[in-house]
Amino acid sequence: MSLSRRTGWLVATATVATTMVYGFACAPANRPAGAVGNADAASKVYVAPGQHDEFYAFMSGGFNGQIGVYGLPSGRLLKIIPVFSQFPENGWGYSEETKPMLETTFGNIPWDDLHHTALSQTAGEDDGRWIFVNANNTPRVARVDLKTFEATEILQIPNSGGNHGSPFLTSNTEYVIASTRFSLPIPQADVPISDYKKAFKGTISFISANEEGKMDVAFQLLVPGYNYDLARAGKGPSKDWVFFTSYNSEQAYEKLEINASKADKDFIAAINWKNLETCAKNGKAENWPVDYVHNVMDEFSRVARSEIKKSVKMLTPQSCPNSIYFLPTPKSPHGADVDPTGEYIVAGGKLATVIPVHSFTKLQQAIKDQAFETTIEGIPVLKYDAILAGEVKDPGLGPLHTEFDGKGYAYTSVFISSEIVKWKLGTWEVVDRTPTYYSVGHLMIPGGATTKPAGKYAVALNKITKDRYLPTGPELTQSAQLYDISGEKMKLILDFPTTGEPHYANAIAASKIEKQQKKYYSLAENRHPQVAKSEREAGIERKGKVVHVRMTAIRSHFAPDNIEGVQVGDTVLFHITNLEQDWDIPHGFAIQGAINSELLVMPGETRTLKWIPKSVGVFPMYCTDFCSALHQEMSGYVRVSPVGSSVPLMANTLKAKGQVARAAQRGITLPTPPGSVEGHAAHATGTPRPR
Ligand code: RUQ
Ligand code: CUA
Repeated sequence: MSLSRRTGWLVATATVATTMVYGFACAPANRPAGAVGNADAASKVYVAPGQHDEFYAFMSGGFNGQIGVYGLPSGRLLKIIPVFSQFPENGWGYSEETKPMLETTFGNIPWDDLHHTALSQTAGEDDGRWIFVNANNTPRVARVDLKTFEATEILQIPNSGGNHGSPFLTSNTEYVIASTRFSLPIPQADVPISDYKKAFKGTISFISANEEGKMDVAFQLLVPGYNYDLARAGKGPSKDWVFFTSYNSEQAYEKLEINASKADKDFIAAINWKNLETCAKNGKAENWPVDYVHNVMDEFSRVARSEIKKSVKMLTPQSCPNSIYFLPTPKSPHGADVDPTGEYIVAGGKLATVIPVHSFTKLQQAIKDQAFETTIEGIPVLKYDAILAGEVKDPGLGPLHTEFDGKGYAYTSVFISSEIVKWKLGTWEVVDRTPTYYSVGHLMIPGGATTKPAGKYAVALNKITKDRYLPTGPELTQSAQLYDISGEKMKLILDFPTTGEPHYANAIAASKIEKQQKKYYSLAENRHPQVAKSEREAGIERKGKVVHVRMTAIRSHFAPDNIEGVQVGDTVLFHITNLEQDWDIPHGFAIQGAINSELLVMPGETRTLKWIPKSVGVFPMYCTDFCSALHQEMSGYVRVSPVGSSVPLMANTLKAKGQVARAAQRGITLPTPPGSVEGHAAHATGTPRPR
């Protein structure tokens, strides 16, 4: 990193915030290119055709509201998992079954900002069951099942304004822990913003997470009106604790850039969640009324349902003493990371000139000795010197997040000076530093948040790529960069674009989840209320202005594939059941003029598309997934007649064909709708159509 830029920084500290902003602009254009192109690097990331990657990496997509799944070390994009945002590629949030997943007390929200991922853990190690992610804007957390790579549960978080510091897991996935970024009037109220200091509070939420379908806010802790940020739960000796950074201890509510950057130190909030749990169990919490929504995808019907919850258990530092302490920490800290032994708590002070490391042993001693500087709203503030393990000097400009390799080293991402700084736990000396291209935010080492990191790779998640790739109009891609950290020196070995803006990411050994993949949903177990488990069960039914079409899909046709008797303004619900019972045979479904996306129906499941025809005519529908050689033949028509038309409702199902055939045997001709060209029976008996 260039010396002149560092001097420039020191000179410019008067307007620290401005430097933060322009830090982007002076990203090092004149730096050696950091070219990856040698054969040695190539061989390290080359995964031969037909071979599998060693790790799955789950990367947050930021403002796309999704998770990108990549293979490491190849950097190959395997899948996008939509969570908080509608996704036309597979109908997430467009199909009637998935729409409830996006329900909130603000209505059905088609988007959010997803920043952090957290793999479920057992005894401090990744266990491959789930990955949890946060929605920043309208506070929510989601559970994604790692057998299906689908979000199965979303819980809104009440009493929260900006769910950024979230989700963080305790070492047995007892709780998903989340903070509010913005303090608010709690409960919400119409108050002047200038009442911030007296009326605004923060909350930390503890969400029970170990049982599928049962996420709930177990209790919340009311905290002073600061901004809360990232956290880690402890491990080993510190496993009953969680450590949250906070900033804006100035309690500014305007021009935060300046007004929240005044104090030399803000705090890490050290919270004993076990204590809080006991307090909540012993009736120390008050029930605070507040509405929030819980959405669950039912495993067997594959239909999501929403329920509204009505209150939370609220604890305060006073009602549950000895549960929260403030650790003074320089300056506007962002990341708080706990090393694999559980002893060290590392803070990334966005504006700090050192990386402070607190000691859990010292913290406990300081609490015993009551080494308090002061008390804020019932929260003891410990003395900095009494808890400090050490400071990493010369950490670069704007240290943010730290990960660990399990071999005694820590790696800190440094935003303004665009680098990764490697340092030694215990001696605090910097042993290596390497540039990133550019403006690295988070850093990820597979297992880096656990007691057993796989210290082989580190991934830098970069905000800016400038000149690194082919340009793509006004917005250039973000990127991930892969470093080999197995040796003494970090080596950049791969550079690949990501979808959306990556914030945090996790990676897990492929061997932990590869074998558990669900291949298809069992048709026999399908409990969807409108399932058709065979073509014989397909059918059509009118209930007032609503028409239900139970349709099946199998290579290479829909049944029924001709529908008549629908009228303008009807709500037509196409319930498509994919009859396939084989891996990777989805069928798609789309109809002209639908204002929802397509459906992509997995084998054995039922998905519903809502369509409200606006004009008369005959409209084609077709399969959108190239499923077989005769995929192009997988199509059909819906005839739409005027309101009040006498065209009878009909679908050319097997049942309909059976009726016509039986009627014919008895010498009865079923009525032919007026205005029908070929006549109804001709359709229904399946007379070959001219092509
Ligand atoms: S944040 S770049 Cu949203 Cu995790 Cu630190
Ligand atoms: Cu089914 Cu194409």
